[in-house]
Amino acid sequence: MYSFCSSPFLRYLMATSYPGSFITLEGPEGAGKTTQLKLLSRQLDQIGCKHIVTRDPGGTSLGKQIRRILLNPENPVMPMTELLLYQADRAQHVEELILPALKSGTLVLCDRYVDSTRAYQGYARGIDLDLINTLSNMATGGLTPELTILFDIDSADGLGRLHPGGHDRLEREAIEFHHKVRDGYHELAAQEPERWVIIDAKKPLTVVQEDLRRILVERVGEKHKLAALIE
Ligand code: T5A
Repeated sequence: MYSFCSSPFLRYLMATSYPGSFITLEGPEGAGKTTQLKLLSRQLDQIGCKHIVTRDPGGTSLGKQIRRILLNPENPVMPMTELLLYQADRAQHVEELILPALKSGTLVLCDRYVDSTRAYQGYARGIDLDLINTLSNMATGGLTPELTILFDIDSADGLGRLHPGGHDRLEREAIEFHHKVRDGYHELAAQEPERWVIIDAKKPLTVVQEDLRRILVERVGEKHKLAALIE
């Protein structure tokens, strides 16, 4: 279960081998992922698409407790502790929720996943990316999304949409940290262009929603009968 496949093609084959589909949303703070997923989920309900919206960290009961520890600004969390807590949350999330959903033919939409760890703990915090990949593969058994949508926004603009000064521990990091996160995402997207699609998240809410729906219809529309999403 814990072997890691380094070939993007083989990872894609593995990702598409389930009856369901695994799609992740990524981006800097305040990019609008949560808002867009709520809108999309309502529409998916209306057209009868079997789906779940979940998030990383905090997609399970145990994960919610880990999320509170991770995001509490009062907690002095060391970088390696931070990395391991995100991976602990993810191990539970994949085993308890994501894999069973994929096996039952569900469209799984996940707000953040392994690429957040690469961007935040890797590119921004400076932890070795090979180590992150090894730990991520231990936590997920190598489960890779078949599509990752980057909600791209200038870090200052994204943070500007949130509460001044930021709510949680990560949002309160210096702006340089957040610039590294965004640059990291761009590097990740460039490394695997077949997996990543970039949305300009600065656009108005309705336009971003249209972009999101169009991408889903293009990539998994046939499998999940999503054509009505853009009619
Ligand atoms: N993290 C996470 C790691 O460091 N490592 C990891 O491995 C993982 C998985 C998670 C934190 O943990 C870090 C990343 C994060 O710092 P979170 O609360 O889940 O914490 O963080 P976010 O996913 O960043 O949640 P945010 O709420 O900050 O961002 P969203 O969900 O992208 O943005 P959203 O939808 O809440 O929108 C923010 C505001 O913008 C408005 C919304 O109404 C809202 O007020 N908005 C728009 N305004 C104008 N135009 C648009 N197009 C808009 N879209 C939304």
